[in-house]
Amino acid sequence: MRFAPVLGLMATLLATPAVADPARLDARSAVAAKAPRAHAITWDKYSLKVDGQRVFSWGGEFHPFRVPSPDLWRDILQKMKASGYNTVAVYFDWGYHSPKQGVYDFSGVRDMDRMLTMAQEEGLYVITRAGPYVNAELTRGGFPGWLVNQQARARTDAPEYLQAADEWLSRINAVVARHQLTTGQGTVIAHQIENELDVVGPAQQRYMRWLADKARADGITVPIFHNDKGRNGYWVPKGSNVPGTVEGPTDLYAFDGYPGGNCKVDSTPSSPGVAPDWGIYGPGGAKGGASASPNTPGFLAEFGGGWFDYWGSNGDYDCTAIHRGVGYQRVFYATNIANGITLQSFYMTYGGTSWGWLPAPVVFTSYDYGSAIDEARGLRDKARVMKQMGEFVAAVPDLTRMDKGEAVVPSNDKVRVYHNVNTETGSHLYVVVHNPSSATGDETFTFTVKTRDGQYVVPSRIKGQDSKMLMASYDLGGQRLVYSTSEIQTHLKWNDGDLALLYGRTGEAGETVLRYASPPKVEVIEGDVQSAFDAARGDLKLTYAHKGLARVRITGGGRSPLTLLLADAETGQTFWRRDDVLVRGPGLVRGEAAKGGVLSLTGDTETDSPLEVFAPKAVTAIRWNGAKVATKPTASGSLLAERPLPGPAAITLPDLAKLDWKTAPGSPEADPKFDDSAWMRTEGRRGGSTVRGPTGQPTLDMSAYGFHNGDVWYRGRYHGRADIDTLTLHYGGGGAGMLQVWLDGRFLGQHELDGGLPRPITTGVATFKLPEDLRGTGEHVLSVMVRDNGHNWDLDADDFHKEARGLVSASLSGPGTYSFAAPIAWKIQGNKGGEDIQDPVRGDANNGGQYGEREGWHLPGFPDAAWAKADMADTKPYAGTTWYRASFDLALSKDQDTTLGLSIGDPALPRSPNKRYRVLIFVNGWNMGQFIANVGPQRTFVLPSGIVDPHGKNTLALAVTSDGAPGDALEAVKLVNLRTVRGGIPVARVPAPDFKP
Ligand code: IPT
Repeated sequence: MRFAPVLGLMATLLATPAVADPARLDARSAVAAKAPRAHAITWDKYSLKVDGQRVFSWGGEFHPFRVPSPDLWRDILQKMKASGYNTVAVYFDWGYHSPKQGVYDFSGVRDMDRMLTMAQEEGLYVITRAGPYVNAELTRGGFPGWLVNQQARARTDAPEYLQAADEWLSRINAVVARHQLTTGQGTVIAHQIENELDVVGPAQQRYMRWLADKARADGITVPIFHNDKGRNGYWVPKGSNVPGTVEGPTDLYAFDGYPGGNCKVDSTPSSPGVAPDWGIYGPGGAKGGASASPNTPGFLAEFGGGWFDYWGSNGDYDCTAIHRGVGYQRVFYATNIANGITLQSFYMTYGGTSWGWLPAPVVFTSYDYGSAIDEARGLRDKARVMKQMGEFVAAVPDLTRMDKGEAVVPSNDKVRVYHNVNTETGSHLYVVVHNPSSATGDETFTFTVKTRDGQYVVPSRIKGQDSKMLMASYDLGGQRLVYSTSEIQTHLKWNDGDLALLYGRTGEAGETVLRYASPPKVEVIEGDVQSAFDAARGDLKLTYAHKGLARVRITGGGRSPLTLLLADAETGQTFWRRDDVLVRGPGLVRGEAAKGGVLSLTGDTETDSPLEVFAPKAVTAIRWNGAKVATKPTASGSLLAERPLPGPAAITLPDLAKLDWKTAPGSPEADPKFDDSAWMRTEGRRGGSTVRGPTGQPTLDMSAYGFHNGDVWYRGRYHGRADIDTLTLHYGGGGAGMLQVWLDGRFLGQHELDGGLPRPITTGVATFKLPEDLRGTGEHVLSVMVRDNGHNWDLDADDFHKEARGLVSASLSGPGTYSFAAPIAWKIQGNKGGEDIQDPVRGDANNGGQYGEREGWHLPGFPDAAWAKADMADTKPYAGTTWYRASFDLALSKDQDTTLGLSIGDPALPRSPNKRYRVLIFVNGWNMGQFIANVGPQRTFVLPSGIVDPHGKNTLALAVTSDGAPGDALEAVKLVNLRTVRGGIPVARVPAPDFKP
């Protein structure tokens, strides 16, 4: 392991049975707590260094706030670690912690200390990204609801804004400061102070200075950076001296990029893009990427690991997982490696769920992102390729200090070979891609490898969207790899010698040349491998085809023994490199611990799986998830399980249609007699919205009244006049938001916003004709429900997040009266308590202002006995919102990990175009998403374990909002098994309050 010492220590500490035993965990933290040791983080143009040792940060983005079940954070971190990442990058969402100015919560699902401690325990470095602004497809880009009421422009040094940001930073910086590698208390290695601030005037200059000073004052001692949106050369550290750059109070310069294109509108992959040179092979200059800051390492704070998906698409995540899939990773990420970019973080690596009211208008509930780990916590093929790439990066420290080598001209001009040299170790890296790298043909070629070991003409091949990262003149442990046309997956010290795993594409020829003083003994244990020794050069040349797994043992020749595993790519992916062991077979290896000759492994099996362990000789017995495994020694010195590890057993789930469902109408506000005496009058407020109603009308913007998420109701009274026949409502509803209107209890209709990309329509004007019989003089009552599907982000730092939500203005008019405005006296009601949220455990994002939410109908334990029995086979459409409730018990096996989903309607179709209804899905009181039947594309909603209780009673509550037209009623609801493996880690039910009268 080439981790910094503290991580080396952690790796050792990690060598305990995963997390099955919390006592052990405590012991681990205790050990860590006893010995906090400060570490120096420095850098040069090549890489970060920890205590002088170079580090390649191979990272993935993960958002704890998108998984409201803290035990699952560990599951994801373990999967990242196992998949070859050594760093996790996290955004923190200010709004997630602050429902009201001055009020902050860092407990339960908001416990970021816990998350950072877990990352340390799992042996991952952390890059913290604390906002204040993060974007992240979050409502308001992570700003809290209350901030939109500020008149001051956000992300400047306006005192009102700074004062607010100060509140947040004082708290989140303190959390980060407790987990820094520099103090030895954690593994945070770098800290981001703003995100993509591409307005760079004096007010922003002062703001950035203030953010950096604040971080330092709050005890943050790791390097500070900003994430530049694309490559503008903004906020580079002082002394960069590149014309056109903007200096900032940063230590490192970082930028992001999402090259490679996206899926087509019909959700099929478009052709591959060309991988850009954003480092040493780039054009240079301020906009060249890493070259904007020549004294700091190439740092991609975000590089596309997928892409987000929008309301009304055809469901892109599966497509994204292909388009930005394994080929994309190999080409684009390898190109970054060739470019010497030694900090790379892939956004997202686990996307998760924008549950409740977290999503910005540009996304729906699922934030799967097509990333390496899917929303149901399964490893995609992408993760297995990341493992191969990440294990390579971890095993070959030479990659942290690469310069451009002599240009290499391959024999085929349809191929490009990047050639880098580590002038300290003398090794060479050749990164082979198509020319251009978007090409996908089948090219065979040769190129010349010229190193201190001699000159060789090397045959290779590149086929499909792919790259190869080949090492030459490389000191592989005690061996000298002259060159290989196979890629290194990993190598480790093993007993008295080395163990190396190399791989190539199935069926392709491979050759590996090793240097010896005298002819070594070559023993082919398995597979078809030819060897020849060239005594003049001392070269042992192995030739073979990559197929399954070949094993060779080489002894003598003046070197320590080498066990060489030559795999095809897929076989290589069945290996897991743990600290000092190599394991083959299971779907996931989470942890290992050796004690008295017994190696205890933990992990998951997706199916019956072999288990083979290459462990130090001292290990004579193996346990898997606590159970003894009968093994036999193999000729290659490993231990092989005599029988496969069992895969998961089938599970059965309750048929939701058969439950005892109850139903109740949920829009009593529509009734003219509804008692709104406790509601607030819309008067005396001034919001911060960038969109305002006409002068003379009261501020209607829901935010001005402290209602920041979800649904909001308005009731307006006016005196009618025969010539008033039209109601016009200007409103803000976010992506695919909507509004429903009643006059004197009669449903006038609804208006829906278009959620599509590139920019969803987030505000709209809805016009309703008043029914003739309701135009009389006398008092009339309007009831309006606005669904706010998220506030805008502030991508361009122009206060776009402040655009009004709820009503903006209302007018009553008639022919010839133009916009004659009959005064309407409005009252407003959003989520119960407004900023004084009623459920701090589930939090601000959980609830809007539906009547049922205000009354606790979504909560477990709500007494629904008096509700009507619902016929789920024949649900009826009602204008407004109708609630359905049911409970079910689960008793799934504790030895397995199941991710459950809730699906509505036919999952094969992205939407039901003719069914105009939407559903808020509450599971045990948690708002786990919104289904919009006529918009789509999401019909299946992930229910994270801990929210859903796999071993207990669960309550479902569905709030169905419809226009009441025939057919616009709830479709069949099903519980589905999205993924089951044997293994997993213990996941506690997230404690949250039940209904209290
Ligand atoms: C970049 C943001 O930094 C990040 O928060 C997220 O929004 C991501 O994109 C897209 O998912 S913004 C950049 C693509 C303009």
